[in-house]
Amino acid sequence: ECVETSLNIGGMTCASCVRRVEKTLTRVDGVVAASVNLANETATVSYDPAFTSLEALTAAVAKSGYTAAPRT
Ligand code: 9UX
Repeated sequence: ECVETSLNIGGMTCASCVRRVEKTLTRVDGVVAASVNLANETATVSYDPAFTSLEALTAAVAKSGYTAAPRT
């Protein structure tokens, strides 16, 4: 069963950054969908907690050169 989470993403300055972060998140096993909003600096991610975790998502984003933190 999937859950949806919202992350604050830091370091994005252009539309290519948005696509990079979306690809990074989408490539994590267990992620079903990822949508990044540049203006809000947020990512909405649907994932299956049986296959991945919030920690894995934030680590993947950090590895790609941006910052990520769970929203509230
Ligand atoms: Mo272009 Mo966004 O280098 O960092 S991908 S500004």
